[in-house]
Amino acid sequence: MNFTQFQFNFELCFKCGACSGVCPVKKRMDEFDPRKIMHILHLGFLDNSTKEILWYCVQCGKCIPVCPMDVKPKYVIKFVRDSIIRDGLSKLNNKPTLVWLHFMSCTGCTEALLRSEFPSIKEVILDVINLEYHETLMPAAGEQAEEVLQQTIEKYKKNYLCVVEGAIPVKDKGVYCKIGNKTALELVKKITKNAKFTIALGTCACFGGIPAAAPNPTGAVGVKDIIEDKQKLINIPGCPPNPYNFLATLFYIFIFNKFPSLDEFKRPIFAYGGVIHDYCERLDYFEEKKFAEAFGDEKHRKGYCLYKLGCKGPVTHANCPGIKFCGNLTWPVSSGHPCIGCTEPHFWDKFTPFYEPVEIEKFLK
Ligand code: FSX
Ligand code: SF4
Ligand code: F3S
Repeated sequence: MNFTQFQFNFELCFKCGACSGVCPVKKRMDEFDPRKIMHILHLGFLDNSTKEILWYCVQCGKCIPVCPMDVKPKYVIKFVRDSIIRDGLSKLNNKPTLVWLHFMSCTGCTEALLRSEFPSIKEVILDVINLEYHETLMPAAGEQAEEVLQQTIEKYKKNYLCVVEGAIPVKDKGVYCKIGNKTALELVKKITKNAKFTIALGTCACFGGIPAAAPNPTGAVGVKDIIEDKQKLINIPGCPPNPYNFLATLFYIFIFNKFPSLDEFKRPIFAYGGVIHDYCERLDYFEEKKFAEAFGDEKHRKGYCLYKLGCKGPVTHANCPGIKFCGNLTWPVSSGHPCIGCTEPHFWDKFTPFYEPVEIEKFLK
């Protein structure tokens, strides 16, 4: 790997550990140590366990201002991780086949994915995966589309990947959502059963999301409540979910041939292991007790902490402040809106009213 052609002062790193001292990921898991990673990269010895650990960098950038040599560890790690992904994907023998089911939702999950920039959706569809069925994106419709689905699950039995977007209604035998005259309930049971593994994408597919908000008239649930083999399920929540967490999970599985470590809600720990608050660019204001009191007031315009406006960042597990949305450009708090906790199960019922400060102790164990 040749770092010299890039703009980092990588060679100047003298392992002072300033980056490790401020890294919020290191604070909760000792194995992720930016100083050690820099050391291993200097030695040029990149074994598989180091490669895997690189996924845990949330790209928050807290390491950048403290580095005396201007090494920018976050960009070094991103560069190495991107190279591992490109290299790993180029070595795949076959393009993995993917079947994408779409039920009760706003379609924000697909919309978010369509806006991913590294890699672009064009690259993913044309170069990485074999996307056989995706109701929103495929040109086929009606019987023709349903035939493709049937043929795919027969041809690639136990070898295709299934992505589910949207919640599944189970009340009254699931009549509230049908595709090709089959209920979402039947489809999820059948298609996840024959899949190699399944990713529930978005809070609706993971936990029922907005369709399951009280009083939940259709009995909406997430895939976890229907799928037979729960060991073959990964949840990537968010409303919408961050497309980079979805792609990073897929690529991790393709490259290391196993699931990443998951938390109690089956969310990849590399993305959902810490809380938003710990990576937030407004954390210093929180600690100095400098809060915006109303939308548009002087403190809001100065970029003060949004806790008093209802920010759920202290109790929400996700990496939004680091990886961001819209081509890694912005995320809710950066745009001046409090986090509403969209990656957490039942956030709609649990965290409303959204604009009231959250009782942090009530939600954190
Ligand atoms: Fe749900 Fe997807 Fe929220 Fe929407 O389709 S996770 S309503 S942003 O996007 O399922
Ligand atoms: Fe950021 Fe919200 Fe935490 Fe304030 S309360 S530091 S805005 S995550
Ligand atoms: Fe959702 Fe909060 Fe991120 S609202 S998108 S988890 S900042």
